[in-house]
Amino acid sequence: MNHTDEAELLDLLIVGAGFSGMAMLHRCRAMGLRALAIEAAPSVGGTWYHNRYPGARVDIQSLEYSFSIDEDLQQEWHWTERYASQPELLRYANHVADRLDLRRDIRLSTRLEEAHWDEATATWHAQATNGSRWRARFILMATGPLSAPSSPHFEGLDNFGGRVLHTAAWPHEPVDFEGLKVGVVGTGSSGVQVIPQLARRAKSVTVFQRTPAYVVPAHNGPLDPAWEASIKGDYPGFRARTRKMRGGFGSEHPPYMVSALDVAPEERQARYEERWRVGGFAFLGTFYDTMLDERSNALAAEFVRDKIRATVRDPQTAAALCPDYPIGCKRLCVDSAGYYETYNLPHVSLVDLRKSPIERVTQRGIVSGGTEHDLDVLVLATGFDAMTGTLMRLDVRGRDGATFREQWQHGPLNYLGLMTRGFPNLFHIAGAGSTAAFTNVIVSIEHHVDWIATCIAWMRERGLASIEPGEDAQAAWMDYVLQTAKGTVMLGCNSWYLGANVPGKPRVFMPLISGYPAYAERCAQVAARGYEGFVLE
Ligand code: N01
Repeated sequence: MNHTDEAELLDLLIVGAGFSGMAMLHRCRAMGLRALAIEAAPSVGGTWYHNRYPGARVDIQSLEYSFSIDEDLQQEWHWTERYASQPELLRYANHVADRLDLRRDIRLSTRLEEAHWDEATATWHAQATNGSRWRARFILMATGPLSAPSSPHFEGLDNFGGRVLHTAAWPHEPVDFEGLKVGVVGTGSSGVQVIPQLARRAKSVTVFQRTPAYVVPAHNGPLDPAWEASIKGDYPGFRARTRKMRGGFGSEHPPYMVSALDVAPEERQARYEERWRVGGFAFLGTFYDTMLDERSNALAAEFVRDKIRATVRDPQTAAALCPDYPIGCKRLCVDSAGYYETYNLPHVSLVDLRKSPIERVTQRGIVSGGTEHDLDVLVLATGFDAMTGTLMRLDVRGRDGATFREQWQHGPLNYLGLMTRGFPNLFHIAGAGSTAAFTNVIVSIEHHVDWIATCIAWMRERGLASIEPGEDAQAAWMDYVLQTAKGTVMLGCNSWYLGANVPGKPRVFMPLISGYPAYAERCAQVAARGYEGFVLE
């Protein structure tokens, strides 16, 4: 290799410039580390760059779903709504990049082609598809837990004469649905958000539903200036309170520490109603055991089914929209646009795929239950190959050529959700094995960034070259993740947490449901004990 051809040497290569990648880059600067973030998209923003379907917005309140890493940044930024929309979130991501002067160390439109661990030099050798090359002591896969869209392989899909759109890879130019017959497959968070918006423009909307969602109101609206002022008056205090919550949000409405089974029916109903008026995930905290006890959970589920039946006028449609699995087992959907009311519109219809499965796609539309539904556009709101899909598709090779495709074939092995054995000096962020999926993800991102940065600094001080999980520690962590889930209602349905939405994916509960504070404490203990459970060389 001649000198001019030599790959640039970094302390840390960050793959992805969404919120995780940008937070890590900012922290590296403060530590004097030489770090670079590469991003496949032509923009920062990650999920908020790609998921630009009409109606896309965050389901955690904006004042919480934002960085606390810079006091000026959090004071200056003004959110217009209680739950920010995708365009505003993307503007925020760009503002963060500018405000923290991150762009000079971000390479956009630069897709990682391969990353290989070099044992001799204890560095990662990485190359992008544009030919750029780097060597890095550490690598951070800030690639996002929900970044590999999943599309079903319906027979005949290629023959469909109309347009096929996926919510997670939405076109950048506006799509005009005026006068069109639109079909939507999928009723998770993406489907629930896009369906009411499509119904405003399209001639008809036919929703193909395999499993109904539990949908709670957001009560979204313009941000209350008085509330904003009160939070900004003590933003650090507000952040500290949110970090004490299991989900890293919702400190104003903590769960009631009483069981739904221990109160009289009238009181129970009154408390559910009160939380329904608050909106969002607060509903799951009406009683402390909603997610822990099936009987308590069933009471909350029935309350929501009553709301569905009271809203949707056609009894058959209402019945099809009523879920029959534990509430919260699949991620709760938070609605800002009148999801259930949409089914009262004369041009919106629901096809229950449990009774009439999709047989095939034709040139004209979808055939289900023997009926051909005539469509101009097919919107796939079918979700993601979550938590593992992106890494398993990448050419990342660790010690002795280990790949995620092979190491994770039975589920995403990891320790603390932060590293995987066989991949020294490679960190994960907001992925499997951590509580990120059940939290305000920004809180998790900031936690992971802090833990990783502290670890790198600790290793630097001691002149250590590599870190990776020990075999026993990793096995014990995987068992802990599973046992923790067993104490909840989370194994009682088919969710992306279990990989159940992707045919052939192993059924393994991937995220940790211990609650953020317990997880953060565990991570801190491991660090305080000299990175207990890790092998350091
Ligand atoms: O994906 P999903 P998503 N035939 O997997 C159906 C975050 N997010 O993009 O349930 C027919 O939840 C599938 O049916 P089933 C959030 O964390 C947040 O909506 O598998 N249907 C389901 O109805 C969320 O949880 C927001 O039976 C098929 C749907 O497609 C996560 O991303 C907004 C099918 C997929 O639902 C994923 O949400 C958007 C098939 N072959 C996303 N295959 C916010 O609000 C799949 N489906 C912030």
